[in-house]
Amino acid sequence: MKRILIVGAGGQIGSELTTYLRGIYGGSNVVATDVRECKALAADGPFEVLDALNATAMASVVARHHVDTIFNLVALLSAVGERNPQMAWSINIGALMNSLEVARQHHCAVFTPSSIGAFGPNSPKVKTPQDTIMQPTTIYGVCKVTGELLGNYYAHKYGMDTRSIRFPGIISNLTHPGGGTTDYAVEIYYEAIKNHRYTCAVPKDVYMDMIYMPDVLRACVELMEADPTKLVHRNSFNIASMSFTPEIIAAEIKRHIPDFVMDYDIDPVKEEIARSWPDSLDDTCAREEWGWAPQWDLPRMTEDMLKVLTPRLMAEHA
Ligand code: AKB
Repeated sequence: MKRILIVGAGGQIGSELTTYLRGIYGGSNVVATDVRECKALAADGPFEVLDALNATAMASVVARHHVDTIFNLVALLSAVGERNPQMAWSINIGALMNSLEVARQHHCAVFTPSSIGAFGPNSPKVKTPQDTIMQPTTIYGVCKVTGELLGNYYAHKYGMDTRSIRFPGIISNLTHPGGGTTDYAVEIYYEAIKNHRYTCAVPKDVYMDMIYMPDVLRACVELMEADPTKLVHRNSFNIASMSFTPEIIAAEIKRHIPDFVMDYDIDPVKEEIARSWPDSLDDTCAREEWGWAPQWDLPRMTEDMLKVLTPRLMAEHA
């Protein structure tokens, strides 16, 4: 049975991954931590306030709870990172370095997410391969590439078990992203239900890979449970499940909400970032090395998002 520490558990992935992992490994075996108090995460397992930039405090949590696996989920996302690149670097890399160092000293495995943002305008745009040019033009991407290299370095130098996934834009019906370029693909569902209208900050023709949260949660566990002898790669795996433009997701929503209208107010920062990222990723290596297979596509996800969100948002507005 794993003893897991989640660093940055209050964020988009962490809030749902904590519950998911507790369901698999038992509540007391998954220690959630975040820089802020988070009552929901304390309901079914241990929670501690932890500043991921404080390595001593992190080491103390790891020792006290006999942790053997660290999920480092701390990150400022792409759009917000461009507003303060220095802060993005110090938080994203600071938290990762502390997780790797504490893991080295306490013999833990480490999972940390990378992103489609690790690629840049010089990478092949369609079906971007697993191993290819990575020259991101955002600080977020620079941090992700650095993180991938650090993960591989710690595996090579110290024999550590480090693993990672390059996540597409994540869509969830529970948690909001906050500060990403792909956030529009979450916001659109909320606004379509509440107002039948959405103003999109990303141009209508830009393709980006996206993924539904249930596939994200399953991917994290499947990779961390994968037979290490089968892993040719470690940091980080391309995964893919759907790729669409704002125009395509709007059309899909319109099938359910016929009077839904989308207009555009383009954010130049988001446009530049979105255009620099791949249209779609090639996830052959993840499929071959640890059996990755997505279960959600755009039509099924849209049906599910609307089914779950509509009664909740209606009740909130009643
Ligand atoms: C972002 O838009 O910054 C993130 C990502 C794709 O990594 N959702």
